[in-house]
Amino acid sequence: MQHEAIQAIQAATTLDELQTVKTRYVGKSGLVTRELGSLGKLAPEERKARGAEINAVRQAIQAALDDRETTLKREALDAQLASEAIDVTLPGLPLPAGGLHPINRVYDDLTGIYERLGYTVVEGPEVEDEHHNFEALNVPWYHPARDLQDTFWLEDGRLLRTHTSPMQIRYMVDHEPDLKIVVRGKVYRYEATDATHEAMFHQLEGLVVGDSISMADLKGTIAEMARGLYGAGAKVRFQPSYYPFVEPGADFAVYWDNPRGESKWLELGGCGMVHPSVFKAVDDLREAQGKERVYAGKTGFAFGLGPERIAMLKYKIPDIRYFYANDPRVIGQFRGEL
Ligand code: FA5
Repeated sequence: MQHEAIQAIQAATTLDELQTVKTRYVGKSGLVTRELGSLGKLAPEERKARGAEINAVRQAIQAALDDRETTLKREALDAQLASEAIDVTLPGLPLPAGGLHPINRVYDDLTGIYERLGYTVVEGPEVEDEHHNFEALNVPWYHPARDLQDTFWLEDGRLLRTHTSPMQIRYMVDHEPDLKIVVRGKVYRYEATDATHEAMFHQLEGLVVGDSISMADLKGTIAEMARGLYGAGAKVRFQPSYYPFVEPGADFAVYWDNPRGESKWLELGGCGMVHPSVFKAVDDLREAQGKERVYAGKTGFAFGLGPERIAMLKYKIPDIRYFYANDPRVIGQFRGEL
């Protein structure tokens, strides 16, 4: 029986099979257990010898069971470890990667150019009051220029800024000249949208104030920006225009030249020399805050442009509305390449 049991133990390949063998021999009603139970029927002198014999068999079987159990448990653990092992040499799964929105790429190009020229980059509130958005910029309530920029009015009389020019006022109230800033941010206009007009778009505003700043400085700065964007051969064009907060005022365009022969003038924005009324409005606000009047007699220039125009050309996006429709097919094209 011992020999047969040990063979069965060796043949068991799982812990379940081993348990069956164990039950068969040393379980409550197993063969060995039954043998031990039948000792009582023997004569006392036989009982001792037979008892020792069966006990030896039982111990041998138990030892074989324990041995086999240890082996099978180790094998099961090895198998589990092997199946759960991570192969660090396999190529990883690609992670979904984001990318910069084309407008942010253009902003980064532009602010990079101005930072190299020593400008400070600032941002400001999108919810404005009438005074900063219009009045202080020389646009009183009765002025027809208010109609040039249709406005989203908020319930409390405030408004969504129609341009970034109110930051000229805010920055000058808080800082003394000389100064060189560019402002980046969103602006809003209550107007019908088409391929080149959105109700929400962006502007980059520039402001330089000091002593004897001239129109030549303004033109040189715009030309420098054009070269930064389109290379050494870039040309700029200025045409007289009207903005209440500058005098004289101009619109400017950049000649956009590329090897595929798609050259053309790109109307970028407005500019001019800061109007003395703007400096006066800033000094009035400063005085009201207990600050010194420091802008009388200063000179400066300002400009404002729409980065969407640059991005549409650069990335060949035919309709401005694609930028903000959140269509992943549009934005997905800019993934990864930074
Ligand atoms: C202004 O907003 C002036 N604040 C610019 C300025 C600043 C002039 C400082 C002088 C001195 P304008 O309304 O023309 O100007 O807008 C400037 C630029 O914003 C435009 O040339 C155009 O590039 C862009 N823009 C205007 N309206 C829209 C629109 N609805 N959608 C997309 N871009 C627009």
